[in-house]
Amino acid sequence: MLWTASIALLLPSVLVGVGAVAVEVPRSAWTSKIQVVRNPAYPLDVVDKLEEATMPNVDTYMQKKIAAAKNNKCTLENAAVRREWSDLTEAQRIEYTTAVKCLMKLPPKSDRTRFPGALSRFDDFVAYHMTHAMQLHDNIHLFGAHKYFVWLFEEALRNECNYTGYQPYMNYDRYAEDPINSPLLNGNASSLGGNGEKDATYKGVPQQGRKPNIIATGGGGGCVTSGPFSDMVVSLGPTSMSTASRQVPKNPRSDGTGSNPRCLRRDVNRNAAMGATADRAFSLLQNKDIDTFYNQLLGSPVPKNDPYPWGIHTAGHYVAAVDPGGDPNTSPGDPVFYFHHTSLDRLWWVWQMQDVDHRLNAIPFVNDTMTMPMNKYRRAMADTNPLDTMVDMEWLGPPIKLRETHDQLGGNDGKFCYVYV
Ligand SMILES: [Cu+2]
Repeated sequence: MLWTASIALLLPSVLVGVGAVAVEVPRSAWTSKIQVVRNPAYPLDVVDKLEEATMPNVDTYMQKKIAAAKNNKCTLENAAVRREWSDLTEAQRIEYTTAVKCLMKLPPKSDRTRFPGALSRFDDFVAYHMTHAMQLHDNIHLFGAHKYFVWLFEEALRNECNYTGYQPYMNYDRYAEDPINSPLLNGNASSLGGNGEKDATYKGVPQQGRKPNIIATGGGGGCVTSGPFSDMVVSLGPTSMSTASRQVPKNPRSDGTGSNPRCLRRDVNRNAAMGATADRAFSLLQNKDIDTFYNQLLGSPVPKNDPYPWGIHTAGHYVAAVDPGGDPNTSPGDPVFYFHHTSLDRLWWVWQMQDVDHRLNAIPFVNDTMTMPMNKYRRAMADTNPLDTMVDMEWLGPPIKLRETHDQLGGNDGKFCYVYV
């Protein structure tokens, strides 16, 4: 058996974790094409193993595309690699947060009359998200539009703030048992910042129809005082959908688009994170059709006898969210948002790649948890292939067809070209 040499490029000492020693990963056809780096503090979980077991499918898929000249110059060898936060070195983590802070200093491109509260390029993404719920969140667009949204954010970091890496994801399972002491949220210089101060008025996130019916507070809720985002100025929001405490000042505009400078508030929350453990993600990935995959992701049917029955989408959102993270409209205003949605993008991709022929372009129509009449929508679109609908990102990027967002290895004229490790 051969072994990757690339691992040796990483100094073991810069990986944080118990007994950190560089691990060598068995090489197969695909691992000779992609640089695999793992933090030995975190043994592969069931989802990581499933992802690895799926990689030969990815390789085959790409070989077929290359043979048909349909890969748009994207190959596994030149694909970007999105990695888990703890698999990055501390220097790489700091490079990431430094780039995000840079984006928070650049002037916005969104309309200043429409969004006086958007103070920076970082806020441009919040402004889009808070006003394009339908584009981003209806059944057919949820996965694809968020994929494009996160990709555009990654591009902004790279092109406007000289970031040389790619958007990291969070493997919830690594941190679920003890998020407050995790490399993601422990408040160190190489983390995404820490918990908020205790806010006695913050009780948690109500969960109607579930048992328990609240994601009880983890003990924070107030301003974040440690780590790279302790001096961050949040401006857009809150909107009426905010789950934050009454401590958050009201926005001068009823739709939340006005300028409302305030601190970043968080509640680093084990009760939320435990709803996104690897066994739950693995179970999600066993769904054979996109509708049940989608519904389970959103927590439907409601898991029985589960102390954390939120569904992975909700669980991941509230790992640290209060304000703006706990407001479905302005949630990208907390940098943790991008880690969560990148993680969902990874799960979607692993699911797709298990049966590429049937799953690559599968679109969910049945939605148990929202009331959007998608079946009616489907009938109305009988003549239009939903994959031909446009995903228009306005001031964030050019409109593209939904179909393009379904293929991260060659879609969007090859501009999408990335894998997860
Ligand atoms: Cu969203």
